[in-house]
Amino acid sequence: MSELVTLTRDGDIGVITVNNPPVNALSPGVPEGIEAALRECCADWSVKAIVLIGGGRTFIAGADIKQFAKLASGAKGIDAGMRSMFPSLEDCSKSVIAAIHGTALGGGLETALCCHYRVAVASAQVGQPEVKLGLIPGAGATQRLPRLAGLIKAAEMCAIGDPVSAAEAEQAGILDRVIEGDLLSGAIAFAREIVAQGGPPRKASDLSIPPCDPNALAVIRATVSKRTRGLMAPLKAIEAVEAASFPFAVGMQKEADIFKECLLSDQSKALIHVFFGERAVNKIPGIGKETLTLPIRQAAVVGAGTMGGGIAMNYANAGIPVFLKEATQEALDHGLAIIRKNYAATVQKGRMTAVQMEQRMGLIQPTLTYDRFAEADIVVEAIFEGMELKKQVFAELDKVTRPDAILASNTSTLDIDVIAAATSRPQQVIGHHFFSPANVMRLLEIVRGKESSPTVIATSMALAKTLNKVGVLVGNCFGFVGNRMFEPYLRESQFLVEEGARVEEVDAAMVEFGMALGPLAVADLAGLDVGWRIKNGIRHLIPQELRQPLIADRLYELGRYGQKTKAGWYRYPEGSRVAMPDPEVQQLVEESARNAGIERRVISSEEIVERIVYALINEGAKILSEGIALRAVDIDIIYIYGYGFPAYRGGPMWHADTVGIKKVHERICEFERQHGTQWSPAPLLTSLAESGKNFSDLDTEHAAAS
Ligand code: 3H9
Repeated sequence: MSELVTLTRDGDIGVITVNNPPVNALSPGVPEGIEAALRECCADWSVKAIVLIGGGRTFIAGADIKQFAKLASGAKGIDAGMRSMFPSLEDCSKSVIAAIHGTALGGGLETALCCHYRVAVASAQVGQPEVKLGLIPGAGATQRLPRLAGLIKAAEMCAIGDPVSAAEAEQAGILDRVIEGDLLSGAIAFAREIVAQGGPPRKASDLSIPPCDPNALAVIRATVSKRTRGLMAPLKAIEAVEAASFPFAVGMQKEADIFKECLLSDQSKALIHVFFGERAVNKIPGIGKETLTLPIRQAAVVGAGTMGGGIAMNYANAGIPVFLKEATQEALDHGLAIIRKNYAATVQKGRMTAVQMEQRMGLIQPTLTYDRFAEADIVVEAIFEGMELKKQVFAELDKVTRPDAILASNTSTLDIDVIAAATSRPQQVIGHHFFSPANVMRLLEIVRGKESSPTVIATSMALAKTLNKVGVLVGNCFGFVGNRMFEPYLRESQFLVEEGARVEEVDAAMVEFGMALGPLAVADLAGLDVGWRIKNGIRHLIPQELRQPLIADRLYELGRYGQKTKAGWYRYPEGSRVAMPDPEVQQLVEESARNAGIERRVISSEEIVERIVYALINEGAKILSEGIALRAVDIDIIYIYGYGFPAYRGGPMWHADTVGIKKVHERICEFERQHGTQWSPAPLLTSLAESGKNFSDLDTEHAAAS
């Protein structure tokens, strides 16, 4: 036995406790420890039954995900302990009862399924989230869950990956009892009841599968393939669950084969990168547990437009009261009406009750004045994107708020230091760049000004979690990380259209690549007027010799602002958001290209994807070398959570590693020869290509140095 696993006794019941903080993952040593404890219990005649429980905050949260990368790269034997533990548990001659609190996930739930009984506290959750890592369960869940909960429930759990509550798990037959009060005492009492009943331990693998509607699996398959477009694991998980209709050993072999196939896939490697990336972004050099964070009990938002309203909803959703200020009653009423409409839609979908909606509306305190702003711990400015106006608002906020209040700007492009200089407390000023719709999108770019204090940064990072956002700290430059990279991304999309690809072909190629929406459809959604205004602000900075897109400005001049005017790159029929290709735009494109002497040709979807994605990567490499992003993975997380980049490709920088830096670099050099200096390769990319390193290596070096 190891320190990771302890064995104690409560009279005739052996208690095996796993102590592998923070989440009791099945890291090397844990399965071996459990098996050793089982052997000891079996050898001791005085032990009549065994309870398996997690120490600390949770039961076992799964296999140790860090080991998968090693396994996938061919390391042999590191899962031998786990492989041997699962059958040892199920074949144990004495009944084993899993006692669950916190979360029993993945290999954690599979451990529990190998136990003969399962009990849990009411707050516990159980699930098979492997699909979120591009995997399927690999230790029998696809075979044991159907025998306990039926094929349909098992398919749902394994293919969708969301956890279920203890009550739902009990109802489904996965749990035998929900324990009131102390878990360990309840589990020991349960174990004694089992001993009193006599009989051999009950194995899930011996149970037969309850009958089910033969069409139901097809329905789940259709739903899953729609919901998880491009992902391989969810459908594979259903295939494995279906194999539970065969004898247990046959089904187990099928599961093992599929698990291996998924483990070796690029998708799984990318999704595991994203799992650790989401957590890595919280690690900021110079900011640690010891850094002071400020309590946020009252917030304020200036501007009740689309962004301001969405930001206020975030605070209300987190239970934080928020003043919402507008300049006129009309604008305030309009903003509040939209918030109410958004909440009402959530109520209609059954995701919120009417009472909850009223509670949240009650937390949003509309105002036309700064009268109560001295109560605010944070103010988020969400007005029109214009520097002069923002400076004016910050100068006012400086006067009406407490000196310790944080002043955040939701600017998506502007210089946070210039904004901060309008106040007497630049150390309290920071960018909080939310993404539209702000109540839905998970990303929060936290823009550090040159004087933003560690406390303000640490508070912002903690606040992001409270608001259920993924906060990523970025440096200050035009457009920060996300929008700065979006510029070349959109630029190439437009050049491709000028050179011969149709608008809908460009978007279709990118959707096929996995983007949530094509770049030109995104431009229509965001508003071509917004894009025009942003570009107009920096037009004087763009070198004359650099090729500029021709069409977006023309569309703007024609009043085609995108979805909001029912016409942009596409046209939108009245009352619909469905983008329809527009022959007028095609004509405009052909005319503009002809006038500019651009030779049009047929462009393959492969070239479309390369041009657009490599433009993103090249700018990302520049951003990284300038220190605007701390790590390559920070860029990946920004693009996945803010711009709909497919998580199963791991983000743009991980995608570059997957394709191969050398190849990406070569293509960028070729594009430079064909299309000019906007394609000059980032020096960092060139040096990586020459040294044979990749972005992941840089992140590893960064982690080792900090
Ligand atoms: C699996 O089990 C395959 C099987 O079928 C068996 C095959 C043979 N491994 O999220 P947090 C780390 S696949 C390694 O911030 P929370 C995490 O990186 C696995 N490390 O806490 C972080 O480290 P750091 C199926 C793990 O309270 C720290 O723990 N299981 C693992 O917000 C705290 O994590 C899953 O997919 C792990 N399994 O949430 C569950 N889990 O502090 C994945 C966490 O250095 N885990 N870490 O950044 C989760 O969903 C959440 O972590 C959990 C806790 C809900 C458990």
